Amino acid sequence: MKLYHRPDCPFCWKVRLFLREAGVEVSEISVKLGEKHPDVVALNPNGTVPVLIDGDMVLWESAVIVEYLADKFPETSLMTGTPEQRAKIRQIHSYSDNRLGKILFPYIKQVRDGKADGDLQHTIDKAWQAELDMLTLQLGDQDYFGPDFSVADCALIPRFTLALVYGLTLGKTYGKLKNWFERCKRRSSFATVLPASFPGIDEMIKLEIL
Ligand SMILES: N[C@@H](CCC(=O)N[C@@H](CS)C(=O)NCC(=O)O)C(=O)O
Repeated sequence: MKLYHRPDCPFCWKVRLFLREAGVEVSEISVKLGEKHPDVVALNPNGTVPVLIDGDMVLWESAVIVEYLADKFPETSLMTGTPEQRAKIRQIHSYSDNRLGKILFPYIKQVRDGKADGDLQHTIDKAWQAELDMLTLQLGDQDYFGPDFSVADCALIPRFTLALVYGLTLGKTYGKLKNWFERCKRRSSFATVLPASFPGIDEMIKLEIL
């Protein structure tokens, strides 16, 4: 299998997490921020990463890729459980890609471009806290967002890492989420797929957070 990806892209990072957790080897072709890789443009009508190639099959859209991998490697525990538990995993996955990501992206882009200001910081702090309240309820007293470590966690880890690296915090109020994130960080998959650098971020800031 071959994966076209960008190290700091949360969609690609989610797929890499899944692959590490499932113990699946892939050959990785890394694309830089802003780069239009000719293979990606040729393979994916959307021109986005990740793109997975498995034999004759070309897959784009990270959620489709992850569902395919979960079907292909059913022995992993990343998409298991009752129909209700699996639906919850999919729901958090979709929420992470479609809501949390859209809330965080404009902020991350502005920090990345050196354009963040006080107004933006105030707006994002409030929005981030509302999402943390919701996620605290979703997590409840579980260790992970599914019956075990799952696709839902794979989707949320990059979002949380990016939020923290780019200046948001978990404060004192979000102990359950903090513990969840620490638990995820202790898994060997976390460090092995962590991007080596984050555009616009000083290495020292990153190290303090992670
Ligand atoms: N819905 C897509 C989103 C993928 C996506 O937006 N990837 C971004 C990087 S985070 C990308 O490739 N952007 C390059 C471009 O749009 O040209 C997925 O889940 O795979």
